Amino acid sequence: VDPASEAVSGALSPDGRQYLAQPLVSEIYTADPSAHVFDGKIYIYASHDIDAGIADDDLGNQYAMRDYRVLRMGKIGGPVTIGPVALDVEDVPWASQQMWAPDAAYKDGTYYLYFPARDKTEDKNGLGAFRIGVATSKNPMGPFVPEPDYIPGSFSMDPAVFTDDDGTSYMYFGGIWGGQLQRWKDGVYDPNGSDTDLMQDDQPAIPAKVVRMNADMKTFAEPVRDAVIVDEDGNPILGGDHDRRFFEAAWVFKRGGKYYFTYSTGDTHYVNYAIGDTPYGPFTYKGHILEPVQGWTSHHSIVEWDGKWWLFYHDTQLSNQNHLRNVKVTELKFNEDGTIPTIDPFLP
Ligand code: FUB
Repeated sequence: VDPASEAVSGALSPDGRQYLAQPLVSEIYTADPSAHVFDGKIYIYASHDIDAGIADDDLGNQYAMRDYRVLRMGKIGGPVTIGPVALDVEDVPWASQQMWAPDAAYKDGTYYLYFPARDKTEDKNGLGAFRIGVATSKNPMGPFVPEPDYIPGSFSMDPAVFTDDDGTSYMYFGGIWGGQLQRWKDGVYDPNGSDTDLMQDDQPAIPAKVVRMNADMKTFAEPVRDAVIVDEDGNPILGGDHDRRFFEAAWVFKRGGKYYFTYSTGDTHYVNYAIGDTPYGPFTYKGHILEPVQGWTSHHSIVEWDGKWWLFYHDTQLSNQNHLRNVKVTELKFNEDGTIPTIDPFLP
């Protein structure tokens, strides 16, 4: 696969800016890249965007993805292999539609694919509730065999699984607006709840969720907890603080003994980070990792490979349509004190 065809490289954004990086693949649309190093290669578990002819709305109905394809690279900048269909919504008994941002993990010879999708219930909009499923394979490219039901106790979307040095894994998940996290405020789903947020700008923002996984990697070991982001004074970031509050796309990595909780701010289009001393947080807000990309959504992952750190992200360079995205990668640097210089997805 040509990682950046002649036609693509050198292209300018609609407002005349030069892109920092080029799409990793141009044969299919890919988004929400969750990158992992397995057995010396880089695997990207991504959404596989398609055009279902649905207009943009706040529920994200235009993101009508039906399956997953895994990308593999032997090295950054090398050729990229697009795997066959790794999991299709038709093969997931509990899911109705919208195979959104996935993640993956490896343990004891098995690869685990975690994915959100709407279940088969109906809310006030006639749409299912988002749940999180798990599927397994002996091959990192799949195909993956799904469990018959979603992970008990799971809800909302954008799962990201972080495994600590002691082998314990934690799932971070959730997203507001179309991701429905605001409908789970009291731990019970309200199918008539808000389609956006709770409109409580002076209250603590709706937090992402974190939960320790059982050794089977298929179930939660404890009740789901809040992953709270606080400011420099230890106060929770407020719901009205759209430049800093959590929206979706949680991703956690560990560096220098610290836990970096990274996430998207949705309607203000930043990828931010906050740092904590434990996998559960609280996480102290530090700043922007990525300025807004072309396109409404911003969703990323961060992985160490070959002695450097890499930011995988997406934009809409190939389509200039919000729901048809393409994944990219660029190096992520750290300052001496562990803070992260903000990346501009366009060249100066
Ligand atoms: O790809 C569908 C949704 O868009 C993801 O789940 C969100 O994180 C946003 O990228």
